[in-house]
Amino acid sequence: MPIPFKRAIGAAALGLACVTAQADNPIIKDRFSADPAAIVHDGKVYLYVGHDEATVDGNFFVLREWNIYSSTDLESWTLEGAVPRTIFDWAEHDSAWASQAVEHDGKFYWYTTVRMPVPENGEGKGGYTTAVAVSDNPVTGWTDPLGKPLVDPNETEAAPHMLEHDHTWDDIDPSVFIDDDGQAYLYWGNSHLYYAKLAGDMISFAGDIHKVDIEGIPGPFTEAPWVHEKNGKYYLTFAMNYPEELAYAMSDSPTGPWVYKGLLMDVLEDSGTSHQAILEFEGEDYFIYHTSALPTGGNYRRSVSMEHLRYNADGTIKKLTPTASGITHSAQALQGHVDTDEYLRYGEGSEVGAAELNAQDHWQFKWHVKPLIQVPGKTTVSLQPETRMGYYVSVNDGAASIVEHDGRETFANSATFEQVAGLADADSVSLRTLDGSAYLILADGTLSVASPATAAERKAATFSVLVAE
Ligand code: FUB
Repeated sequence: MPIPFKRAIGAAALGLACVTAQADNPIIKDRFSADPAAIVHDGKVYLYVGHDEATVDGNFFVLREWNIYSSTDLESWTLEGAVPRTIFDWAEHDSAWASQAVEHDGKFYWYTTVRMPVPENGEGKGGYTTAVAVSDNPVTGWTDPLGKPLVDPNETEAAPHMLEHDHTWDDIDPSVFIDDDGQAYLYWGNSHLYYAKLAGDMISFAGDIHKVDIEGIPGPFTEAPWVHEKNGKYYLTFAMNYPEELAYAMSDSPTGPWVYKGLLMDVLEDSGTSHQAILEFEGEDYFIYHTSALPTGGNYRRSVSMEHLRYNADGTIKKLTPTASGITHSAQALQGHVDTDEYLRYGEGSEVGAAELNAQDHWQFKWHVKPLIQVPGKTTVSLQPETRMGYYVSVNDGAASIVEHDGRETFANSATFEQVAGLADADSVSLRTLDGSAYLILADGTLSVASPATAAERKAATFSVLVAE
């Protein structure tokens, strides 16, 4: 396996190239967002997300509304509108959970999760279930044509662990798919996976609800089904286990049988869910999901992110790694000058040091470079481990470590460095703390912070930059 880095050329050779575009992760930066789904309409991508509003110490989902963003370039995202859960006036709680919209015959149909109360007559259960809204427009004018759920939670047989509750949640996370012959299908589920054919009106079923088994699945199906088709093959992506891994199955038909094919994404560092969606836009395939990447993020404060999706020649999908640079693919590596075999390396905890570059754990050498703070007249950078979104190299009490951004300005200060010409080589770089008192020093496998006095220390404070291929 070749080492996936090359020496930077041109302007980047003189320093770390900072990402200024907004296409890095998370793509939604103005607020928390979860459970993405996207469509393309008139050359624009519309992204439907739930708006996570739980407090930092909250211990459950709080989603009062869905937000709809648009983009023509996948770089800048515009908040087009917010749709309150209360468009379904029979539903209850802050239950604007996962959804997916689709365009069909000039109208838009939006299948959403909301919670239905326990029936007033006490017969049967309430539950998080699937509803449908209709509009002539991808953003505004959504109405509830049924005045009740599309799936009554009492129509399906809940998973055994839900039965002790007065409400169930096996009917969540609808995914709609329209085949080339015009037939629409709805898939949904938690613990159990269901599908049904949609009738021509798109707001009722044209047949029975089927329970689906995935052949060869190595763990429990959890939730978040999403069906798409590519080159005549049908793909069912979904969350498995908890905390969730994302996995997929394939079939020759939208009705199955579905055969398990493998993992798409491992469990995330700080979010038990990651809810994926697939988008094809201008000939490229994208994988959209959520993480806890924004400062103070977590299980109930999530952030929508995006990667390129790649297929193998046989139609299987390449496993994805969540990255901070996302679709910009702009990660960089920093090479030491004392020992030029040493590169800045992060691990799973707070430690940051240096090691010989190797292809097997190449991710540990990749850094997403973007300043948390900009200072007029200075070039500033912050170093985010490429596969640990929301974590940064931070200097505290004279030591450098990898720390999660806590949303405070003091943190941003501790994790922002001024980039200056290399102290030992003007074609390389040195990174100085914002107060100008010390530099990052890389020597003997260790990253430290000091004010270089000798020629050897100035060399240790100098880095060359490589870009990831
Ligand atoms: O956002 C609430 C729930 O969390 C969704 O419905 C699930 O897919 C999980 O992401």
